[in-house]
Amino acid sequence: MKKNINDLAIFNGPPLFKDLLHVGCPNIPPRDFFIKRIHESLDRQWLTNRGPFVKELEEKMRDYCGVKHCILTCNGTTALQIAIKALDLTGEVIVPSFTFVATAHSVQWVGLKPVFCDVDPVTHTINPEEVKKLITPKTSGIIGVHLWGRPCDTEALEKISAEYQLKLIFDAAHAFGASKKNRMIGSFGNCEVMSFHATKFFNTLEGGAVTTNDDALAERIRLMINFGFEGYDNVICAGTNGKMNEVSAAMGLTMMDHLKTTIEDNESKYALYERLLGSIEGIQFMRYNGDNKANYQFIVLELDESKMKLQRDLMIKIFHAENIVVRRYFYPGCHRMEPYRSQANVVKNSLKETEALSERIICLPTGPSIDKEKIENICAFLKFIIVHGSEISDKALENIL
Ligand code: T4K
Repeated sequence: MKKNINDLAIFNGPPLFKDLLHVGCPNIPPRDFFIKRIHESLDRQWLTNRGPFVKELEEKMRDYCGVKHCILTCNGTTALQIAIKALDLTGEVIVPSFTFVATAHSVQWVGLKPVFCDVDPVTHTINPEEVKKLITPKTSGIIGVHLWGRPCDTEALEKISAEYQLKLIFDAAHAFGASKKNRMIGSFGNCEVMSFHATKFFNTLEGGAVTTNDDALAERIRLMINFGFEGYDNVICAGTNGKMNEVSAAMGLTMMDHLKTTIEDNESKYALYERLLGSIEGIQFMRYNGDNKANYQFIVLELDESKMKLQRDLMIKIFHAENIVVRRYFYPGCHRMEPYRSQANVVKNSLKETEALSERIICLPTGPSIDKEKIENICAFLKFIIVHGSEISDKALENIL
């Protein structure tokens, strides 16, 4: 551990870790089972187009999420685009700005206008009261994001969507394995969309899913992910190629075999972080609501720079120099990214909570590749730089001048 601020890697000391520790470092399941399945699929000579592994994984996920349909896709973004198309959304769609840009891009990409809504400062999810203020005759839908895997205020959003006859999609990219009051994420709204990208605790290399209880919608989505084909040569609607392949599904099945232990492992690392950082002045540790089950894949801190005498972005530089790749998700908010920054009418009301959050947050590494000793070192290092916050800031400033 560092004894003196001159030992910091930003001031040319040796880095704390030899190898990079990333937020989003993939969870690799026992590889023998994965490789065995790859061999099986090669031997079978069935590699994609709803092969046996995709079907098996769809069934397992459907049962796990307690939902009627699970349609696997090539990634979460395509799944969102297809869900928007399949629900016939038009005009304006209300989305949070405090999310990964794929949420907004999915709306924009299919030719509609994302209208950005502020989030609740405590839950970081779309604020239903703010949603109401943004509804116009052009609004056709709402996309709520279960950010960090913490469920949105589903009751309030479902009520608004019923009252104003709007379609409701949940971007559940972070929320596989989470539940709200004993109901698994997957069956809320008209449909929910998941991501199984390599950086998610449950990954299929690339991959995603749409889950829904609506039979007709599921049927439409199935057609749309396969060019609109019904049978061998009968195309009945416009579609795209949104299918998951068998190698991805083999990874998903292998992940599924270890899902319970992976979540338990995430939870124990989260508990360790909470114990070590949960009561430090200047750090607000993001907690999961006790009524809901979480997957604990994100460790999120809200920083109060004034109490730490250290700017968040300087802290990030310090961490990166030590080979700890922390992230300032979801900076700077979609509305401050292109093409939205240059568009009229995407921001109608204040996004002050989004702007404040995007300046305050850092995410720390966790997951199976980060062992407890590394977490202890990360936390001890964080405490060290907070204690020496003003000295470090002064020295960094001198170095820049
Ligand atoms: N909606 C929401 C709310 C989302 O968060 C996402 C995706 C989507 C929709 C869209 O779902 P997908 O179409 O992606 O299925 C990453 C992921 O690429 C993205 O999937 C994820 N959200 C987002 C939160 O994180 P970046 O831009 O941060 O990726 P990148 O390349 O910087 O990687 C993140 C970290 O992971 C790096 O520090 C390196 C590490 N990493 C990454 C990969 C791919 C590894 O160590 N190994 C790897 O193989 O977006």
